[in-house]
Amino acid sequence: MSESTRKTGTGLLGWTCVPHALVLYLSILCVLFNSCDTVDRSKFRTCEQSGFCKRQRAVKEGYSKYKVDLSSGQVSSSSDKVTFSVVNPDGGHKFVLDVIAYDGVFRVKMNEESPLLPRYEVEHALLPDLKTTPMQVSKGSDSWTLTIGKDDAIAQVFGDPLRIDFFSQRKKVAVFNGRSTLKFEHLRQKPDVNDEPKEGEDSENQVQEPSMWEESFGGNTDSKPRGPESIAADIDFPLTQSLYGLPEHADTLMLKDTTNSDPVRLYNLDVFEYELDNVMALYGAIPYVIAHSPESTVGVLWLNAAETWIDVGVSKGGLVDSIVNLVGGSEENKEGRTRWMSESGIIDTFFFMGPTPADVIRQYGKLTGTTPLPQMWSIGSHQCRWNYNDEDDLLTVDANFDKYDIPYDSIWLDIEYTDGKKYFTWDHHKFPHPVEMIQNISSKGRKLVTILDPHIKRESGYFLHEDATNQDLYVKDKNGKIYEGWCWPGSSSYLDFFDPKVRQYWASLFALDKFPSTLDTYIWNDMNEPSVFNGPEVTMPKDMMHYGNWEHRDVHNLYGLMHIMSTYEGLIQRSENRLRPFILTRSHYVGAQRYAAVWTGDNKADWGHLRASIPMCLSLSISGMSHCGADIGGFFHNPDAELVLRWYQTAAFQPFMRNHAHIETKRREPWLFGDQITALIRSAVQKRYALLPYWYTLFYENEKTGMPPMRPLWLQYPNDINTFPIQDQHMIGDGLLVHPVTDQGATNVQVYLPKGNWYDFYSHKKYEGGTHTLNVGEDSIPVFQRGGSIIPTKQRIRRSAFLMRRDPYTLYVALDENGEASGSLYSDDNESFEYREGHYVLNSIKFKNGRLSSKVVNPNSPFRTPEWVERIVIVGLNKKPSSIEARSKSVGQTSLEFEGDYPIVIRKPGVLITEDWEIEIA
Ligand code: NBV
Repeated sequence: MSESTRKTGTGLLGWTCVPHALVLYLSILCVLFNSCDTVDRSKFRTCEQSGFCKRQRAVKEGYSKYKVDLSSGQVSSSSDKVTFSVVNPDGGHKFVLDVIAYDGVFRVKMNEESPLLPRYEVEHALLPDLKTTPMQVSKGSDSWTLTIGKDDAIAQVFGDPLRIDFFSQRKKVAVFNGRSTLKFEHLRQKPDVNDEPKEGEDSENQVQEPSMWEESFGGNTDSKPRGPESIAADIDFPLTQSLYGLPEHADTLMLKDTTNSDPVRLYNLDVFEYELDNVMALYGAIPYVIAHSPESTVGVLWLNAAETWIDVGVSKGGLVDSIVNLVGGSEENKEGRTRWMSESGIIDTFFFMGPTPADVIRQYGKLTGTTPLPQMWSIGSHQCRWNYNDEDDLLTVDANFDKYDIPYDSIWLDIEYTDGKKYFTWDHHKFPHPVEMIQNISSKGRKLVTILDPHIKRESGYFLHEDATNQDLYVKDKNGKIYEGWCWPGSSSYLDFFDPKVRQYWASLFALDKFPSTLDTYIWNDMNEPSVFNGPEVTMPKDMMHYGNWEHRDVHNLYGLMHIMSTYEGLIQRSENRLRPFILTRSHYVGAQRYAAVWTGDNKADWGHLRASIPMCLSLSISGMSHCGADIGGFFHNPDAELVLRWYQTAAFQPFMRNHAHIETKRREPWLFGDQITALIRSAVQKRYALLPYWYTLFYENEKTGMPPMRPLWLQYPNDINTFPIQDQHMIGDGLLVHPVTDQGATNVQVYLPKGNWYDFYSHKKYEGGTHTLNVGEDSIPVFQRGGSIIPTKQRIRRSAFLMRRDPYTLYVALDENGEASGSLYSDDNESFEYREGHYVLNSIKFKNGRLSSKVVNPNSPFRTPEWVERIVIVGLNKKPSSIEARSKSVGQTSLEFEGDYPIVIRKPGVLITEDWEIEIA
């Protein structure tokens, strides 16, 4: 199916019958006008074209006069919540304001006191049963002061006008409504055209804009039965203009000023051929900002699932000025500003008070959940294509990985494996023996991943469509009829995953007797924004209706989350809660990290997109979505050999690593670019596999603390302002720094190393902190180990991660200025949930006073493994050892062989990872 077909398939001609001549004509047009490579902007709204955004953006500072009636303040019995009544003197409409406390977090909620209709409050994004915390409350005449802990975090609520100042360690870090731009459009009766404004009515109610009760865009009309109901507020950060977050956008890691552009848009959309360096909406929406300064770090979550736009003000002197000011300690031009505008729902805002970036990450993780430890195979290398044509094709590709000696862990099937795009079915001509085919690849420890989209083909006789119709499982239109849209299968309807019975139904389909597959089959959920080819902005109309009588408008950004929640449940039920699910999702929202990995969608085979994969995944990582990657080679178009190679080298050091391509591209399996490139790709992939123990340990820590494996430098070096804008290099954990080569024809790269000792991870050459220009060849992947870290690796590279699971370790020890280092090593059965019952081993490894020692952190674990340490490589020792001795239960006291001056390589220490051990270097 061609892209041009897809574009025209939304028209009257229908899907499969678009004449080839038309396709050709469109292709020629796009070449002539040089517009094939750009997004069709006319399909997507600007703020100006969105009624509520336009109204809200017109609000001037000092606009609102909302008053908190401090005398109404009620403190809950456990002091975890304070409730005030708020009035808008302009018309007298009343609101309720709650301030709620969690550990290190304030939540500010504002809703109408008695709305005409209920207003939507986001469900499923936060963890259930959150534990609140008591606050100390001190009541003043013009403000109330709410304190968490020993004045660690303070919220000062001012009455007139409504404003809340947030202090962390006594520094003012955030201000809610400091500019008085809060605007809460209360629900109202639809006025008669002839109505005169009523006396005492607020001025807002007297404004009658055509877009308030009906709005058209691109040939679609939104009936807006509830009328205007948008909300907006400003949240500013007095200490910093270094703001991050708000994924998903193909833009810089550090947020840019939007004064002269559209605001940043969060509205989950399938944007065809998305462009770089802009804030247009993409597949996912995480309304979360981290404001970071050397003094303090604070996070803000705007929990709203409707279309949201965010204005960012960081240009009062620009980034350079703000850095100069930081260095000079000047107070000027430091403040970063944001203003959040959502189409419906309530104001529900969380302030993660830090004070360090790691604290903010932990606080966010405690409320929204963290990424559960993935199965080991899923952090290996993946091979995908739209499409592997048939069983033979798939098995040949699988066999070629062995022939060319390139490790990989899963092969993927895109939509063409199904019978006519009917999910949970197989095309029996192309894939007549799915179970045997899967068993064939899983015999080598590999997995199959199949795609399952949320649109359902409306074909009578298709069991899923029949069930969905008979059991009332579909999204409805505003008249209560089943909604019909256009997607891959042609006429389609969309399961309403907001309904628990739909989630349960979908989950039941994964049973092996329903979907012919095996437990080694995992799932890719695509098109779940949801993508609707003939819908407004390629998605579902906002006035469609979901379970609970909510409009699609209210819940749009949650649709993908509900889809993956159901799939997750299906995979859990399928293995009776034994195996950790693996799902890759395109759409996401706050909390999606609890269920799925994510990729950056349909990127392009060009260098800009390769470079963009770093800030995009960094931004997702700090916002919870830590298992992130981008299509290797770029989804659209054909990469040349150099680009494919550099992409492999880059992706080998990102959390999720998958080669994927559009159906119309040339085949791009790693052995198709000549022997030399094949060898270089092999080497990059082998480097990935060597580091799997390190990635796995980091993912374990990620589940515990929220700290993502892929990190911006500032997360590790919060006081080093040079790191703040960096987005062409990143950390893996706190031990490795990577600066992949992402420029065509590059012969050198400039690497910034924060203060301290660094060692080239492969040549062991030592570097001091500072900026270094490094020469690079085609095999170069600049990776540096931090002096002070210990990195666990496995150096016997096999065909899949599974086959390496009991192999021995090589530890890389890099000493800091004090001759010390530390690190961890985690291992378990690589696939099950048993680790949650203590079936794992965690080693804490330290080097100090010439002694390397490892302690099992959980010595009573029932987990058994033969894994042992076969080699230790040490850099940074100040003298050559004269003797080295190991001590442990299994090896007793034994002297060890070692070689080399630099690095020192200790051979076969033989100690087990399930025991405590020491190695004395004299
Ligand atoms: O299922 C086909 C593709 C898939 O290969 C890609 O990775 C997704 O992002 N899918 C989108 C549908 C449309 C692609 C133009």
